[in-house]
Amino acid sequence: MGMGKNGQDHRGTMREIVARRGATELRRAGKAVETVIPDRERVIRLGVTGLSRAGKTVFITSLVASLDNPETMVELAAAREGRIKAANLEPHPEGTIPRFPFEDHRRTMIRQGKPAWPEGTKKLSKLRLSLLIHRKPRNLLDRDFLGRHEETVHLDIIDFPGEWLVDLTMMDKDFASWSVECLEKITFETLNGREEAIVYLKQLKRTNTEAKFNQENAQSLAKAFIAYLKALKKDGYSRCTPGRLLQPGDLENAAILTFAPLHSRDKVDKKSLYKKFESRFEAYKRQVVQPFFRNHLSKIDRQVVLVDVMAAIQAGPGPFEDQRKAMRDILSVFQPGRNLWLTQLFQGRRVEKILFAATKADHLHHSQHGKLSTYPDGVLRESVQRADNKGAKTRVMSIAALRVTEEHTVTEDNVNYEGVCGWLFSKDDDSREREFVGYPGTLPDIGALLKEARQGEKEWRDGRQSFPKFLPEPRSREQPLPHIRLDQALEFLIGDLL
Ligand SMILES: Nc1nc2c(ncn2[C@@H]2O[C@H](COP(=O)(O)OP(=O)(O)OP(=O)(O)O)[C@@H](O)[C@H]2O)c(=O)[nH]1
Ligand SMILES: [Mg+2]
Repeated sequence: MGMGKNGQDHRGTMREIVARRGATELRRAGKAVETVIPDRERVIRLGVTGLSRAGKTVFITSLVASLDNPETMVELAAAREGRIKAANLEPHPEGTIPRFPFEDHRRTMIRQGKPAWPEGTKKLSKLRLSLLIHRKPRNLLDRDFLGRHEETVHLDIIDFPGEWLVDLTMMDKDFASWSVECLEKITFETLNGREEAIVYLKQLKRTNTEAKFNQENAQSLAKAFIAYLKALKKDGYSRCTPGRLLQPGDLENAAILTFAPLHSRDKVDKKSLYKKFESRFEAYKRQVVQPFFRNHLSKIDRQVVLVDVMAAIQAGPGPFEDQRKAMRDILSVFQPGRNLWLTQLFQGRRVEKILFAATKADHLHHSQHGKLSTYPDGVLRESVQRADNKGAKTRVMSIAALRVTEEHTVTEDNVNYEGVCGWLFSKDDDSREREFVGYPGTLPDIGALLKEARQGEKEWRDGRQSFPKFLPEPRSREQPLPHIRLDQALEFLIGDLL
């Protein structure tokens, strides 16, 4: 269905009218900024969690831009009430970690000419967004009611390559059990005719893993294994460990990364290839995965879990089920109980609020959003329930951190078709010209998808689903970034602290 530029646009809704009102209030409120000195500070550590391409970097960029210019953040009470007096990006107190390149990402997403999405994240970065807040008195006896009511709220966030997150699922495995899991999948992929899986198994067959460690054999195996992991990832699979093989960060070519799954061997010489790989596996867990989790992921107060359900649906039942299992296993790490290393690490601390959000809702007309919001609940039901049982407040919603489409309705033969329009690269040439195209996306029923995926179907019974990759539009730095429910997401996550 083609929807032209002249189709009906539904954007001039109450939300926008309210947004404009909020803007005036904020500008008025902004005048008082210089005259007040904050007398209280507090830190909120917000964990932005999600697999590779889930939308973390775009979410963080849009969050910072939107708190800096909160015109469209009407569902965030502090913004609506004009109580956010200033938002400043500050160097993170841990000065050794690069600052999140907010300005670069924003420029990429809004620049004149050819705005684009940020590239996949390659390294860890941190940011501290300091908000000067005019806090509301809690009651008449609140001592702040008598005058002292400015507060600085530091919002600490880290951004990291999503590939690293799945490594958390390695922590409660040893080399033998991890290898069994990997080799089962590789064998399955061989039966499916995946070339890289066949090559890996051939390579493994040729190698005597009980013989003395030999650098050449080790590298050939690792190389074949990386090629296989890359192919899996390209097809939308999530459980590709070790994640640093795909996104090494500072560990490019490090020996600790040269290992691959092997058939179990009980009694082998200490100097064998098997033993070497086994000890590298353990070292990787100890020196890479555990510190990453301990230093950066475990200390969070609030968490948003981003899930790109549409990409998983597009990739097919296999990757869809794989994403579900990956998220289930990862989230179990954040809700410790069964695992000793984790229980010790958390020392009774817990995440207070968790938002499970289906991202990129702007691909769909708002009439589909209710359905999209049920996806995280369906896909992550066990995790949501576990979080609820542990006393965390949870919420499930669908959002778009950067809305790049407009809604349109096209009427044909007296039937209304509701969809969205946006910019896509032109299909028929390489010039990367953009076309404004319509897309009448609808979502299949989540229950049916979950069932088909669990049954191991190769294709969806109703056929392949695909979602276009809409592109951002140029805009000026002063223009607020459009979004869908980013304000509601923040109200849930941090509204009570502002
Ligand atoms: N339409 C739309 N697309 C989005 C939105 N957020 C993210 N995307 C798309 O999702 C892709 C991945 O987003 P990122 O924010 O880079 O994902 P990430 O989680 O940081 O990924 P890694 O850095 O690889 O871990 C982008 O390149 C966009 O194509 C959104 O709000 N709307
Ligand atoms: Mg990223």
